[in-house]
Amino acid sequence: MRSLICLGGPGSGKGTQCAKIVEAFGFTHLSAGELLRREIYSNSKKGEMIRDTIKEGKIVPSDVTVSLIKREIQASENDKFLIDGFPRSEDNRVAFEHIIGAEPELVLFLECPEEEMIRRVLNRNQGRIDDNIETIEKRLKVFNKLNFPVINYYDAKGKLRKISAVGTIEEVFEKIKPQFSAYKET
Ligand code: UP5
Ligand code: MG
Repeated sequence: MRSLICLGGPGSGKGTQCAKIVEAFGFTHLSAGELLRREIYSNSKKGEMIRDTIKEGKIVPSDVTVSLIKREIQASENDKFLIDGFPRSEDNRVAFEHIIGAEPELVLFLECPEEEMIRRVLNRNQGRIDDNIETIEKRLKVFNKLNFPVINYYDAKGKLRKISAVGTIEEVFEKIKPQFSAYKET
C-alpha cells in the first residue's frame, strides 16, 4: 500500500486539487472529512457525535477516522491512496501509522493566507454545517494549533512539499504536478 497525504487549512483547496491529482495519476482519493460526513448521514451510532464535533471545528477521535480510512483501503483494489485532510494532529498521525502500518511517501502542504481560506469557505455554498464564520474561526485555530506539529514532523523527515495555494485552480495544479514526476500519468 502506497499513500500520499494532502494537508492545508480549511478552504485551502485540498479537495479540489486532490480530485485533479487523482484524475491525472490514478490514485484513490480518501477525504477524511467526506468519510466523516458520509457517516453522519448513514444513521450510524457515531453520527451524532461526529456532527457535533464538526460543528465545533474540533477533531473527531482518531480511532473513528482511522477505521473509516482503513475500511476504504481494504475495500479498494487500488494500492495507491491520496489521503486528504488527515492526519490533523499528532494523535491522528500516530494512530494512522500504528493501525495502517505505513508512512506516507510524500506530504503536500497547501499554504494559503487565512483571509483567502475564509473567503473560499464562505463562498462554497454546499450547505456544510461548518461553513459559517463562527465555525471557520474555530477550524483555523485547531488547524494552527494541532496540524502544524504534524506538518513539522513530515518536514523534518524530508517528506513535506510546500505549495502556494494562491492563484487559480489550474495555476496551483501546475505547481503540484512536478512533485508527481515519479508517478506515472494515467
Ligand atoms: N477553490 C479551491 N481552490 C481554489 C482556487 N485556487 N481559487 C479559488 N477558489 C478555489 O475548496 C474550498 C472552496 O474554494 C471551494 O468552493 C473551491 O471551489 C474553492 P476545497 O477544495 O473544498 O478546499 P478544502 O481544503 O478541501 O476545504 P475543506 O473545507 O474541505 O477543508 P477542511 O480541512 O476544513 O475540511 P474537511 O472536510 O477536511 O474537515 C471538516 C471537519 O471534519 C474538520 O473541521 C473536523 O471537524 C473534521 N475532521 C476530523 O475530525 N478529522 C479528520 O481527519 C478530518 C476532518
Ligand atoms: Mg475538503
